[in-house]
Amino acid sequence: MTPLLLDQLRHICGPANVLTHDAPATDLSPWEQDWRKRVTGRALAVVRPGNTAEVAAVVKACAATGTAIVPQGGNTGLVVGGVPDNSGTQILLSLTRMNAVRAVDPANLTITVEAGCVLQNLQAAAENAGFLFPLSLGAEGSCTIGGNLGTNAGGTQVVRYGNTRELCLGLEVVTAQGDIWHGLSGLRKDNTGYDLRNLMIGSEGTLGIITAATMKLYPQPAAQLTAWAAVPSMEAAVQLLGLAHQRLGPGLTGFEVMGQFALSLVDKHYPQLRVPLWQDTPWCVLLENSDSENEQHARSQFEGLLEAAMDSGCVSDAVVAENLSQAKGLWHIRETITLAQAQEGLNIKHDISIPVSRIPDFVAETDALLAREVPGVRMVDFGHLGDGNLHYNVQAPEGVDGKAFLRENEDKVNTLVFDQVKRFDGSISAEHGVGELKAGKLPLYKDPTALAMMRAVKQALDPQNLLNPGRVLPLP
Ligand code: FAD
Ligand code: 2HG
Ligand code: ZN
Repeated sequence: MTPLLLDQLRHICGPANVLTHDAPATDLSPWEQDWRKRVTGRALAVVRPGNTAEVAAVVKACAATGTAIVPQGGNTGLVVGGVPDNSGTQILLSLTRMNAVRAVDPANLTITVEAGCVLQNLQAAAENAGFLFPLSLGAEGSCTIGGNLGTNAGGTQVVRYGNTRELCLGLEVVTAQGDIWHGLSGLRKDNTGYDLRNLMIGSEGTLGIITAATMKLYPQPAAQLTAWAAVPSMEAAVQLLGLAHQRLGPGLTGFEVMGQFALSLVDKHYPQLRVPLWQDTPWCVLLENSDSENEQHARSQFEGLLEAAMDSGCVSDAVVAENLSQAKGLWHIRETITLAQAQEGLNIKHDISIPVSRIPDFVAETDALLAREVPGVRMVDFGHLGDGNLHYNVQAPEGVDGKAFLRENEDKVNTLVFDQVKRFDGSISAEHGVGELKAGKLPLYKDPTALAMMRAVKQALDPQNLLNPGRVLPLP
């Protein structure tokens, strides 16, 4: 059966686009190992279709043989969702050859791209057409729009533009049966029944394979300013967020918080980046003001905000970037925290959301709990405070090996943190998804009726459980 399937796949996609372990000098690890190097799977083959018809034919061939398929874009996911298991029986379906920009519709303010289009290339195509595509995240140089949709990625502009879901108007999807759903309408209004687009978004490759998407475009701001502020406490950071909403309104396009230890890791591993103001304050905030008038207007608004914040004591010091290159430098420091953590060693990631108003209490209580239960841990705490989304990551005590620390403590620490998240009415995955890493935890923290509906949807759309089995919903 297997050689026959591989022959069929070679016939569909071309022999060069079906990679297997038995070919000499073939290294499949870029597709088989996850970004954090937490797991390495083994695929039956890495299959790289070049168009939607090929994807549909691949799925039909796999469905006929009961072969599981794991869709993959840029493989930057952080929850072990886009790599094969180690059975050697799954097809890793890489969408990266399907990377074309199909159309820009300036009057409709939309762009239609294939799933494997790298986010940075999508941003550039929008810019070349005179528009803004606002989705922005540290992995944008390698993640793809298909993966962003698959995980409903968030990033640093959500406070103004929403998650990937809010940016999407239409999808083209190959179903688990190998049929093609042509849903690239680009309509802003369509109440003709169940919202299949939103069902697919965030389904992490378990309900269908996204092959193309129609995404929203926005006008470019006339001016954009970035500030870096030292704040004396998490309460002060939340107070500053309130002030920023009040004074900047829709101009507030970014609001990130960064704890001192997180910034110390950037300083330690990337000293050339020159992190400002971090040594004398527990928290720093990065804010962005996008203005539709002009730079002078943006600057006076921003300075007014920072003056008011200093008067009220919620900011102790601040710098405003003088120009675009300084602003980019500040954002680069923020985006480097993930890499700096990886340099320090493996840690226990928690990508959580809590109502913004309750974050200060959550952090104070949970920090104290962890310090009591797992003495010496170091908190890498940062994230998208404007969205109530913290990356509340737990690093091994100084000098302790990350892998050994995870082996002994991961489950205990997850339970401590997720129980706290539940107590604070939060979510155990704000933006990275569930993948395999959190699939086992979902039944413990998700509303049981919601979980039952999710199982029913999966059963209806993928009754053979061929699409990314064991991800999002644990295997039975
Ligand atoms: P992959 O990793 O390849 O896949 C992710 C999931 O989507 C898998 O379950 C996969 O099966 C599924 N999938 C992929 N393509 C398709 C498709 N065409 N159809 C159906 N399913 C598909 N995430 C955030 O939300 N916000 C951040 O700020 C952020 N920052 C990051 C910074 C760094 C340095 C890194 C490494 C990751 C970051 N991430 C962030 C996590 C990650 O979710 C995003 O990078 C991105 O959304 C994943 O895209 P990808 O193309 O790499 O997807
Ligand atoms: C970010 O916001 C990403 O930089 C990664 O979501 C978070 O490293 C992390 O935990
Ligand atoms: Zn994030």
